[in-house]
Amino acid sequence: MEAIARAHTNIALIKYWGKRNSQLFLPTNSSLSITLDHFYTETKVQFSDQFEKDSLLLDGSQATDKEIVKITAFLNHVRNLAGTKTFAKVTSVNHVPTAAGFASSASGYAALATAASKALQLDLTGTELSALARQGSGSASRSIFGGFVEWHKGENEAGTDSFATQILDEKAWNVSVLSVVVEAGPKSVSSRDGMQRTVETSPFYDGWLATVEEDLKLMKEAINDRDFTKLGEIAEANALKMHATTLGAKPPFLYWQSATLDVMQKVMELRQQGLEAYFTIDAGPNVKVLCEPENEEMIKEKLAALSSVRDVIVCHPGPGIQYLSD
Ligand code: 2P0
Repeated sequence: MEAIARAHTNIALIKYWGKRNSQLFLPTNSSLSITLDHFYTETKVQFSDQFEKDSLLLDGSQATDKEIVKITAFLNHVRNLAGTKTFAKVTSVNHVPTAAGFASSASGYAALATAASKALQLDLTGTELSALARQGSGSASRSIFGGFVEWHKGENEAGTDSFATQILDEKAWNVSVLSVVVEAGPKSVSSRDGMQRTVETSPFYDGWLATVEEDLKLMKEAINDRDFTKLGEIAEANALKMHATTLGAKPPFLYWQSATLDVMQKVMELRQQGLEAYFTIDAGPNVKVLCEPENEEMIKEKLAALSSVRDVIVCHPGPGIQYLSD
């Protein structure tokens, strides 16, 4: 009744931004990401009749009541699938450099879904695991698989067709993702609240919806053709459109800080000088820079030289979920 699993984080090239059903984590649009080799979560789940409630040890500390409520809600999905009411002890460690700004919810819920379902001897397929992980955090659906991954928004309202599939495995195309950690204060709006507020109040959200499926189609063509320029141009434009929707929300909000802009402008300047790089930004101030492996050292050096940059971590496409033993 116990299992250990590892799952890696991912960075979206076509963003997930908005839910059509918050309870089931059904998105308004399909999205596409690269799973990253350097950042991952390892989670052990033990079920036992001896436990009187669920518990969570996260990076060596007992979780808060709020975190336990979320974990219990998620474990209830797994328990329902297995037809049991047994409580679980969850021990989770994030291998993400401090303040790297990667949401650990993607790797966290992918690892939890994998370990919990294995511990209860549910023999789930990759797509079933993806649909399960989705119900912990949307982006976790993509972290089940390695390499280039698409999360299909799905059509039905039960959510059974809203899961991710792999487009290319991690060895098929080597693209560099530089995780640029900037000097920044804490963010004021969570991604969950931010996307909700945007869907409900931003007049620009319709513009997002009108073009995101076309962006996805072009991105899949770029991946199929191994066309880095096309990949970078679409990813950067898609990220800018996502962030533009937040400016129209009521009340408006912005995830960028001045250091974020420093990096964005540096990337554009490098491009003008003939050094090809593109940026993408999630619901926070840090920036991820896409480039080809032969340019990664040079671009890393240029970005690290900015006074507002604290660290640059070079990542590449990484693997999907793995089962581990003690
Ligand atoms: C993404 N983000 O596609 C987008 C881009 C942030 C910006 O997925 O509410 O933590 O748990 O489903 O997955 C972050 O949101 O949100 C995210 P929930 P999640 O990566």
